[in-house]
Amino acid sequence: MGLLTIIRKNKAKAREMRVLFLGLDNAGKTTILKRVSGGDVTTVSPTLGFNIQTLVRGEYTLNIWDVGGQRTLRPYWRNYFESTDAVVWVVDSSDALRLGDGADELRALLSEERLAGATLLVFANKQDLAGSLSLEQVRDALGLDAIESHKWRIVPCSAISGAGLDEGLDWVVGEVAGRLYWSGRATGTEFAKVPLPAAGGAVATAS
Ligand code: G3D
Ligand code: MG
Repeated sequence: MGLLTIIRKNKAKAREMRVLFLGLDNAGKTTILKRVSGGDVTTVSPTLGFNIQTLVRGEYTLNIWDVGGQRTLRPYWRNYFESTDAVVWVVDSSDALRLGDGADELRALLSEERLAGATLLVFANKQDLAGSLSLEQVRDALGLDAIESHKWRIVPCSAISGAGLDEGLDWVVGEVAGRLYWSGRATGTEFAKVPLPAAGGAVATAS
């Protein structure tokens, strides 16, 4: 039995998903995670290394890696790619000046072989701020429409108000569950179909 098969079997047993939160520094990654786990979002400090957070969504346990996004830390992102089921790319929609920088980083990320099968969610964060870019503007700036290598979706959100967070995470869970646990592709047809989590927000169809 191959190593990949063993990893998939163990994951399926525990119904676990490995999710990587990435994006430029200050995008709001740590604040989103605090918000969805019920933490205090008024006391977030810059992430110098990484945080690991476990989140239970319905039947599934998400092991989330929140990795610091400062320029000096970005070369270390690749240390976290192995066995990643989904990448959540967080954008500060109020920072138009650095969107190009983010687009370059995202493009490089998507060409990584070890992320080839991963689902991509883009959170257009900080929508509560006046003057923040719209979903369409962020989508165009990142060139998302040109992505054919990954299943992707963009969801506007605010880590402060909480808007959009459930919708985005539910989509990720639905997508990854569909791929790992529903299709039977992971290990042939050994796994019985398991129900998707009851959706707090809408479980959207893929882009
Ligand atoms: P990062 O983990 O991606 O580096 P952080 O980003 O979660 O540390 O957040 C960086 C700053 O953005 C924090 O402000 C945080 O409060 C703010 N922030 C995150 N999400 C939102 C949002 O949706 N709306 C608004 N208005 N602010 C947000 P400070 O002032 O602590 O630097
Ligand atoms: Mg952080």
